[in-house]
Amino acid sequence: MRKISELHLENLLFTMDEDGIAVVTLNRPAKRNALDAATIDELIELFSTLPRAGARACVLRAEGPHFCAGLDLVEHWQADRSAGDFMHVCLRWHEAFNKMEYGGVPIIAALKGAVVGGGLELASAAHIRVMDQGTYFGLPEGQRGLFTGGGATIRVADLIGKARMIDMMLSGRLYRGQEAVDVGLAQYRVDDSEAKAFEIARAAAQNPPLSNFAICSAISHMQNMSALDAAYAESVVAGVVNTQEAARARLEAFARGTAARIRPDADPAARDGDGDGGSAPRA
Ligand code: 1HE
Repeated sequence: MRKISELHLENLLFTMDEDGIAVVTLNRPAKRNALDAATIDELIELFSTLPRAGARACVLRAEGPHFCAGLDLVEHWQADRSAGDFMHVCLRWHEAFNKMEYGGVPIIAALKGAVVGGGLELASAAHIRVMDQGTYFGLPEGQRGLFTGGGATIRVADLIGKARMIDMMLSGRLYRGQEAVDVGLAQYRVDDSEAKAFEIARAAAQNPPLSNFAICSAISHMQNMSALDAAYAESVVAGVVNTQEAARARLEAFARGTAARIRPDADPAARDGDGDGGSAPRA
């Protein structure tokens, strides 16, 4: 496995600061960050490497006015793929997005403009979605004579339910504004989605990495299990995480009364980005 610094990236940009806050940037703005095969290859390489590169949280952002225009339609048209070829394309997309969802590093997507088709599939593989006032969500596959192939039937249906997803695909309905938050496409709506995404990433990075690993992989795995197996797996994960050395000092601080209490005035959503698009008063 290559080191992250050795990856050859053309359609993505990668940086990481000394606090382990990684930034992955979709960098094909002239093509509205449409996902061609090369970009999917880069996503696989990057998100395969990220969990071992010391990243404590990751902001997924985009260059240009749009987050992502989905499948590169021009490449797909020019390649004139066979059914078998496109099945393999989709398997690569699944590999990329599974690396993200199950990799154990919190990924916060900073959304803007179009988040459509495969762009919504990409965003739904992040752990938290932050939209700005101009963000809109769509699944125009039906209008293009296509079908989702990057996991929307699982992740987007999971976020908004199958009835809304079918409506989006049949009618071309777009979601934006407060309604997009209300149906579950984004958890935060703010004026500056990148600033909010960084704020969330920095907060998440304060948690012990093993806790974040469990939060950002075990929950997804457990959703795939029977309730009985999930409960068993949860007890195993909790056995490992809840006895970690990194928790001892935090537990001791609580026991001695010096640790922060969980009160409404410490809620990040109460400061901004609580879904109402404005800066809510502190509780
Ligand atoms: C693209 C793509 C693309 C832009 N593939 N090249 N996705 C869609 O159906 C969305 C298609 N895109 C759009 O509707 C619009 O481009 C946007 C609303 C996102 C942006 O509009 P705008 O006016 O800012 O840009 P534009 O002029 O439409 O496009 C600028 C360039 O980006 C142009 O290339 P140019 O060489 O002519 O300058 C466009 O061709 C290019 N471009 N979007 C390729 N998607 C695993 S299955 C998933 C199936 C799907 O994702 S279906 C949804 C596809």
